[in-house]
Amino acid sequence: MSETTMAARAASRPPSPADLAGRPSAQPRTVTGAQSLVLSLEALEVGTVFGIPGGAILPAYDPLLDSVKVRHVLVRHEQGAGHAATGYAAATGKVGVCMATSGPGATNLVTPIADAYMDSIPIVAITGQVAARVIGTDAFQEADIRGITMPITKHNYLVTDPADIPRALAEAFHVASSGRPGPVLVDITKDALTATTTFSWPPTFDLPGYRPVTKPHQKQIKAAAALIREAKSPVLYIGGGVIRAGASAALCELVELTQIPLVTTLMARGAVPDSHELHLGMPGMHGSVAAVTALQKSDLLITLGARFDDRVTGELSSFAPLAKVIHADIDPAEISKNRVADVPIVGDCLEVITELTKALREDIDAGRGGDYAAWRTRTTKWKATYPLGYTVAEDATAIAPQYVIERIGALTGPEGTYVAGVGQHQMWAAQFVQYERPNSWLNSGGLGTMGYSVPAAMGAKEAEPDRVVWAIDGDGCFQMTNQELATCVINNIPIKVAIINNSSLGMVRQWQTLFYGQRYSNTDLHTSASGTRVPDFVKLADAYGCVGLRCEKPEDVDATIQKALEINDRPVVIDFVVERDAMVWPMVPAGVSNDQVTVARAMTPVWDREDDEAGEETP
Ligand SMILES: Cc1ncc(C[n+]2csc(CCOP(=O)(O)OP(=O)(O)O)c2C)c(N)n1
Repeated sequence: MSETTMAARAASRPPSPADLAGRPSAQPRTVTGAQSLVLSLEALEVGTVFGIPGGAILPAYDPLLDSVKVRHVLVRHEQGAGHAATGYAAATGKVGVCMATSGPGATNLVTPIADAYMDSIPIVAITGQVAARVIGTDAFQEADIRGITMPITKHNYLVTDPADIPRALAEAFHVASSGRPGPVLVDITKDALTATTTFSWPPTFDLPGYRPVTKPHQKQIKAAAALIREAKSPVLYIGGGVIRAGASAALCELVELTQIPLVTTLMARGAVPDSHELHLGMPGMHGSVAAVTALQKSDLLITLGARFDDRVTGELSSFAPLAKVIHADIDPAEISKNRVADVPIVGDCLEVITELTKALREDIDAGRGGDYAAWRTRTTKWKATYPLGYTVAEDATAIAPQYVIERIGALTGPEGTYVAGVGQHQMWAAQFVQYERPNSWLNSGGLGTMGYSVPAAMGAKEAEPDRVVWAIDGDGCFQMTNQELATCVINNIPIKVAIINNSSLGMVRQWQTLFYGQRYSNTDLHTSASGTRVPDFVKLADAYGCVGLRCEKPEDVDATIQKALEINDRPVVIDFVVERDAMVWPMVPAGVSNDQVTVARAMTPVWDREDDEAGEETP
């Protein structure tokens, strides 16, 4: 092609978003709806979009090709796009973005959208929709994704007029990231994408009725401070809201000031460094004995960004029976939802903690601080008496899964990011990696989504390429979304995957062992036991262009992890063939009181004499 023809072609093509963004003009520009969408994403400073094109969203993919600001990562399944957006957001606090076409593309996003909703993660999902005039006619690839996602999004939009695109996008980002974060869906019809419109930025928007209260009421702060002052055995019950609010540093200050023992829920791991002496661990079904017991015997729960989830409370009616409750949350709907709060505080966790610290400091300076020394002695003793641990299998040649996870954490260190799937390995990853910083632990806590780990790790690594990002996955979970390894290889996103391969759906098998008389109905995956390897994970990794490693002996664990840590030019997948019958302990069986926390099979803690005398013991 001659130079003149090329110049003529360039002149005749529609201006790219980058061309447009570069033009110094405050004037509205004439563009297509699709260009307006890409310009909006650029204006919102979106770094990466994860998605897959298709008929209805195709007009948007054309100008996206020319964007110099927005990188699009082509995933292999829309579920991967959604979890990648979630991982991106959970690692950084920024809004994650995913994109899909109408119908099946959009419905494949349903699981990650529900996942982000349950875990309060800010993502914006952009979907193509069939042309406005055929909506409701069962048109090809039509699905009412707005209706489908209504109960699992914070808000959602159907955009049929191209003029509304910038405003809808700006609002979506605002709603997703403000107040209690969550997913927002923007469904745009194909005709809105192809029609001509004007683009100007910033759009004006007004959201009457959406005014998240971030500033706590002083009266409630004072009431909370009074309860804290009077308490004898208070516990800071810390939830994921503290991490979402970026309030970890402020929280540490509060802990230092008050010297009150604390627990961090599954979602709040890392909110206070695990190494802190007042940290009692994670409460809940698989929580540490010290954390579970401290909540049970406490006289005041200072609840910050936590929601009394059933996995934490066990049987609600017997949860923390002696405790008064201070409950601070950005979402008023959470307060007194499960457990009635004596002092409800609506507000952003950072602001609440800052105000509470101020009030308590005044008390302490005036010599009116609480005295919790005796309580600390008790909680510290529980921590020392019942540390987290595991017994190695009778067959000493088998690898304990907990050991693998412990070593990954120890050899990688606190600057790493650890992403888990769902199951036994998730609980062990929550228990045996030492978390020292917020946002270092990503998992699907609320929905419990198998398949979360590989794509979420991909999103986290894309967001923070300088960190070591581990996907600690189960052999079952891995088989749900491992195809995103192809995405990682092609887009140079070198995550590390540790498959904790017990050849079964381990967590379900654990319940079958404990509650179904060892009848193992449909939990055998044949991924390694007795030599069957369907699939062979090392060959699978190899086929994707990753480095595949296998580790079958305890003495090789460290060297294998080290080898993986040294490879940075492509993803690494390690098949850790582990002992099959290992179980997650401690455990509070579903639906019973937390007093019945079990340290290991049929072993409940024996409380100290002081507790016995106080008549607090529950057999
Ligand atoms: C999408 C989905 N389907 C089913 C379940 C139910 N479930 C919870 S844990 C689990 C087993 C997970 O097995 P694996 O990934 O091998 O991990 P392990 O428990 O062995 O560590 C299953 C099937 C789920 N949480 N998510």
